Amino acid sequence: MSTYIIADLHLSEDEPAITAGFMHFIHQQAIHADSLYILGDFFNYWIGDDDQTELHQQVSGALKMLTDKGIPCYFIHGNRDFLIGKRYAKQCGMTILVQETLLELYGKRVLILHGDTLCIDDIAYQNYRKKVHTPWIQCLFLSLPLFIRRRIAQKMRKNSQYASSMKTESIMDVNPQAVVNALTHYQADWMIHGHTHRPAIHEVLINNKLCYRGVLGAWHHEGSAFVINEQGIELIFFPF
Ligand code: OKV
Ligand code: MN
Repeated sequence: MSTYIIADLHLSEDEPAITAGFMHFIHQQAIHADSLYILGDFFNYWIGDDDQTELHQQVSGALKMLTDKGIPCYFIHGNRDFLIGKRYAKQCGMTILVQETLLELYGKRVLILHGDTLCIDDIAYQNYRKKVHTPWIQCLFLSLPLFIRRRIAQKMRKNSQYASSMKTESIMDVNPQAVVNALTHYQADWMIHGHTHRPAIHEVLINNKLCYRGVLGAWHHEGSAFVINEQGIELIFFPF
């Protein structure tokens, strides 16, 4: 029995192949799992749980099938779907976890997070993040009619494409000191995150202790997951 961790599917109506790949993953792999963790950017954008599209219902139906079968499903917000709320979580049968969560899995201390909070060199993004995570600003946004929220979100996405095209590769990656700080703070053996779309397993030496940072891949042309069991922790890729 294994625990599966995924992130960065960026599900949207524009990419039906990824949705199909996710459905396949649920029915062929996750169905045999101990539990499933989704570390954010599950959807490419999210403007409120009341935006009930066919895609949102198809996905919640698949997760509900899993959780009804007794496979618990957990979710951590990403930078794109940070507005997923209690209503949609309940619809999926999944539990929303705080942005940094320490798990004890098969004897290992594993810190899971989306990964955007480690990218502290991207000052423009961190300032933007602080704003859209402010509770009263979220409340105000969610009180607007859906068609207005759609228009605002579209504009913000257009502006952000331009802004990120001006950033260097290193600014968009994690800050090494932030990684050490988080691993130390939680006394973790492993950290697993997504967000950067640079799948890998990095060794991190902290006070003579060898720790690991696992990075998930985005689901562009193939799926990516960490599989954790008694044997260890493995990064896998699979075709849709
Ligand atoms: C998600 C990102 C758009 C990055 C807006 C308050 C405010 C929430 C929102 C609107 C946009 C999420 C929810 C989206 C991620 C972007 C552009 C860049 C870098 C407000 C609370 F400010 F308008 F009041 N939003 N959407 N970006 O389209 O899903 O992550 S989104
Ligand atoms: Mn992200």
